[in-house]
Amino acid sequence: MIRPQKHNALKLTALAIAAAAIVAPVAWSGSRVPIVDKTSVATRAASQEELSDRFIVTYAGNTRSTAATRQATFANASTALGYNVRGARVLSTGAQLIRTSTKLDLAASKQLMIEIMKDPNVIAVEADVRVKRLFVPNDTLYAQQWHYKNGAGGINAEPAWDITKGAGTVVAVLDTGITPHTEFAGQLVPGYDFIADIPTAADGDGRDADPNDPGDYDYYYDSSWHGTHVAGTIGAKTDNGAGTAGVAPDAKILPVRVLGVGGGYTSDILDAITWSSGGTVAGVPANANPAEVINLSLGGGGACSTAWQTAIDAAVARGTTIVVAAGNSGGDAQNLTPASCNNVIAVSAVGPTGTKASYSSYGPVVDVAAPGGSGFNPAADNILSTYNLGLTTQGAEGYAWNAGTSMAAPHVAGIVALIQSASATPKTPAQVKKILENTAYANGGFPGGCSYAVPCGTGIVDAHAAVLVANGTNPLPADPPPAPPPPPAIELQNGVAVTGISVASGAWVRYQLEVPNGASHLLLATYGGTGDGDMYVRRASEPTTSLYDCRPFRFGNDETCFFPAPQSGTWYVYIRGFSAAAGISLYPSFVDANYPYKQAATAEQLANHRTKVTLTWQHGKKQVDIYRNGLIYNSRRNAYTFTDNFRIVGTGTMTYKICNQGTAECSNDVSVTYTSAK
Ligand SMILES: [Ca+2]
Ligand SMILES: [Ca+2]
Ligand SMILES: [Ca+2]
Repeated sequence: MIRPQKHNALKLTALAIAAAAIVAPVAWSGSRVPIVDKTSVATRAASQEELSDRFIVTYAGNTRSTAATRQATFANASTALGYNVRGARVLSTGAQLIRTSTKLDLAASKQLMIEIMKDPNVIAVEADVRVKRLFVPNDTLYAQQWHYKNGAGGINAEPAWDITKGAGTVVAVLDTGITPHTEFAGQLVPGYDFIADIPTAADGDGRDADPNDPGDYDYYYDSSWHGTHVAGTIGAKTDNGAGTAGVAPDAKILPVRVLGVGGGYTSDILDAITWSSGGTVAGVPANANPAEVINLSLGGGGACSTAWQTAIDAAVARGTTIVVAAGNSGGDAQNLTPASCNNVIAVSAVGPTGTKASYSSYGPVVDVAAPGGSGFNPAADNILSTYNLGLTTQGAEGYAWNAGTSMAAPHVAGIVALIQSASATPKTPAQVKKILENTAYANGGFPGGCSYAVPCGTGIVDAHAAVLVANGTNPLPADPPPAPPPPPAIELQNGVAVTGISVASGAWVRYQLEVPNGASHLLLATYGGTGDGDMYVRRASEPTTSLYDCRPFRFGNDETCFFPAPQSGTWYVYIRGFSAAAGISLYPSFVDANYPYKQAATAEQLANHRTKVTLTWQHGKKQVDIYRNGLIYNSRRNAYTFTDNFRIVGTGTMTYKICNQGTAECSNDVSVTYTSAK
């Protein structure tokens, strides 16, 4: 039987939601981008640990306080607190600046405030905190880059940039290559073109040292300039008074071309992973700038293969962190590569409200979420970055909104550069992942629309929190709590259909069926309803998407599994939503030879070396034989229970089975251990 193929794994493709279909217009030229006001300068409260010897006292509007009454208050406070409190100047607002002879921590400040507030004319006392300007880039389009800010869906980059902008790190972008852009001036280190296949490369030759993106248009699609967009998110020239900003503006981008017309081949991508991380690729000159982090905003169908995992593990062993897009399937990323590979950081996408984007893949393989855009209009709800305005071949440089997990991953790759730049010694990829995961959870928890049932990572990455852990300012936050155990499978009865089953995309609904000895013609059938549920059947162990005794994998819900001579025991019948499905019926049936089954035994130790064993079972014919240690021990009317009493000194095992009388139609063995040592 040929299984229907639900995936096409021939070529891996870039993971941007097709901009033309979803986000219009695709690209705006620099002059056509709406002009926006510059952002105001943000302020920051003093950290809790900051000591202060300056306070501002605010008095009520119609205050009766005079210089003399104020001075009396300060003198009283000095006496009460044991240090000098004196009035300094009066501010333009009428408030009074005061100084203390010693610097006060938070608790001591509170004591001071209590003393000063004893003057009924005082309405507020606050520390005169030193306000620092946050780094706010002056790039003209920066105000539209919500994805870098501290809103619901942003990465909180501004305070991180006050600590580091990624200097000293290299971020490899394995993508469609790069286009000339003023935003890349001084931002790049020499990359490479790994596309060996000439029709895919579309630059007239195979591998060479030129990662220039000539365009990946074909009959159906305009050029995507995908690599240009991704690279701009990581490291567009920032604070240059023009265009957009990047997450790690002082990091260097290593542009590596692996995707061309119709995508790219795994063989090229794996070589590029090796080379970018400082490994050797035959026929390619060594990479002088091994990357701290590789961004892979690409993917294809199928679970991670050995070839992929081997290349990734080797790069990780060289200290390179690998960030990958979770995928735009809207379903489980488990069947996508490289999202399902081990040793990567898989990134789902959220929109500006901090809620999982509908297109974003999810699932247990996803580690963190990052802004990837809503995938819908208005365009400004998506990710603004560098672009080329040519429809086929390269045109003028510009900027465009794109959506996708392709756009989410480079936010994380940029933060990895910030982490490594802020860290005194390089963090291992495992440490980097832990910092990202735990700070994301500590700074907001699961994104909207995500849960243990619909996992999309621990939270939205927080650049500032990650950097503060990386440079040792803050300890690593606690791990997110573990997932609660799934509810037990629901017991099926022979010949009784279950109806109205619904299952979310990527989720499981779990049933189990006890099949007795002697049963034959086991049939499990699902039918009816809407959507595409898939049945996974496995005896004795829970099925997974890769381990099962039967998985019809049909489109829709009409699926059957048939076993003419099934082994006895527990059969697990799970239904998984390939896409969301509802109204499914499940019918289990087998021909039951009526052997005893569901046998169980418990031992109770009594005084005097006596042991009482209680044997129970279900099913079976009117008369049964009880076997003990292989011999008929008792023959009796079937009462579904039997009590055995014996007196044996010491420890041992007693094994029972129950058979229909005079036949070999038996339950399985059941053993019980006894201990009568006194
Ligand atoms: Ca080439
Ligand atoms: Ca810029
Ligand atoms: Ca199906």
